[in-house]
Amino acid sequence: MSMYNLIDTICALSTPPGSGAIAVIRISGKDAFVVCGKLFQATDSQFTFQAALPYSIHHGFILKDEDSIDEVLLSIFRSPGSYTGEDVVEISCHGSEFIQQQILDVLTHQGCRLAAPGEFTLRAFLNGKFDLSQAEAVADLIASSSQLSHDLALAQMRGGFSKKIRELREKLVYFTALIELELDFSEENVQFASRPDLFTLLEELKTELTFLIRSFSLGNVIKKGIPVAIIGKPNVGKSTLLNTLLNEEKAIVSEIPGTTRDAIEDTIVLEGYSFRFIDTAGLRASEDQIETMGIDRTWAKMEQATVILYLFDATRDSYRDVAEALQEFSAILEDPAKRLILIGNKTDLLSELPTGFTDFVEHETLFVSAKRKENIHLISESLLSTVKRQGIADGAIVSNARHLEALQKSLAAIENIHEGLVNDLSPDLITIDIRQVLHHLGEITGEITTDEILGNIFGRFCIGK
Ligand SMILES: Nc1nc2c(ncn2[C@@H]2O[C@H](COP(=O)(O)OP(=O)(O)OP(=O)(O)O)[C@@H](O)[C@H]2O)c(=O)[nH]1
Ligand SMILES: [Mg+2]
Repeated sequence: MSMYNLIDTICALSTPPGSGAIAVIRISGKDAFVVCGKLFQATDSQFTFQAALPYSIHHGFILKDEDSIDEVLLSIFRSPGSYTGEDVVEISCHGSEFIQQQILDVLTHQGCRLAAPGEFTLRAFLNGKFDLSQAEAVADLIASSSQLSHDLALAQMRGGFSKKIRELREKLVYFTALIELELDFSEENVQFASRPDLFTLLEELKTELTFLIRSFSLGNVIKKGIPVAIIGKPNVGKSTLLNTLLNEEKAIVSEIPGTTRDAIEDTIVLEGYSFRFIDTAGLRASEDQIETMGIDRTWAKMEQATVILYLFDATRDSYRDVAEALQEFSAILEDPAKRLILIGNKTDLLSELPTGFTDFVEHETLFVSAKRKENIHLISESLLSTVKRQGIADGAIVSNARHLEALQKSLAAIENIHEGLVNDLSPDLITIDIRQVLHHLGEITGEITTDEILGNIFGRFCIGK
């Protein structure tokens, strides 16, 4: 049986499984009121589902074969003013697993079907409550673990990103119509669609799509945490710093240079922003094969990182040593999106802070003791100031791999249209590429859907959502 029918009335536990103070069971579908009428006995003898006002709450009992299972509160939502767009009843019962199960049993006995994962949200989508990218944002919102990923999901759910896509798609639909008209008059060789205007639109599409595709790296960073690579020579205290930042003995620390061989990562949330710290193998020329592989990884992590913490030993390294070391990866630092913070470690062994480091005008230099956990707040503050500067503009950030793929395919097809126009290709060939673009853009907003895409998206939800 297909999940994509609106015939059945469905029910599920919408609060987390297990016992709690209360639990909420949600029922949605055209028979929601009829089914609930058979098992709900209201305290108010005047109560009927027919007369009940939308958004009203009613006290009463759930019955099973005349016996009361639980004392409940029942909330009523009338189509279309509900989450799914259908008639919805929410039963707030006491949170024991036994009660939850009993109520679901009575509901299925009365003809409800247990909902599949995400089926409530799927119905909301099928009933036009919101588009596909907004539905996906609901899943992200539930899963979001930091302030920034929460903001991003909320912005997407409100439609900032899909609105832009829909506008562009509509303009293109208009052109397709004109070009297809040309096909009907192909004998006369007329052009209804202004070629200069089409070129302009294509340029606009290219710019917008490229912008959205680029935003993916930022969106992804927000979801997974901002990558912060801890780099430096062996034995300067990188692993000690990671452990201190995470407040956990995650990485092995020893006085032997070359202790860390593989990149070690973990995420922490600071003031709602999530950071992914990466401890790396110390940079040096090594004969050891495994250490060399670790060092190669360090370079790769440095490429991927948004922030690089370059750690040095403040008791040993002079300003000149550090400046020389930075030369080695100056190419990586040219990326304007990357930020470098210099950190002098082991200040506990010094009677006073070294001078001379103020010469790094473009890079901040902080002094800490990773082992004694001194001045670590300077690092957190500096990281927070970096992200707060970025912010999220208007929600036009792509954070979903499915959207990225559709955007990339659209962009490739646009390049084809462009080339076709330049080479004066016949309209019927050009429309094939235009249709491709319309198809891929439509996949994002849900104007074009296949069962496979829907199954993929809604399968990510938990049951009851
Ligand atoms: N006194 C002092 N010692 C420190 C400090 N931080 C690290 N150490 C010591 O320095 C040595 C090396 O520390 P690690 O954290 O293993 O250094 P690393 O940079 O990860 O070294 P590799 O993994 O070999 O590249 C250990 O003996 C640490 O205890 C510090 O702030 N003060
Ligand atoms: Mg280490």
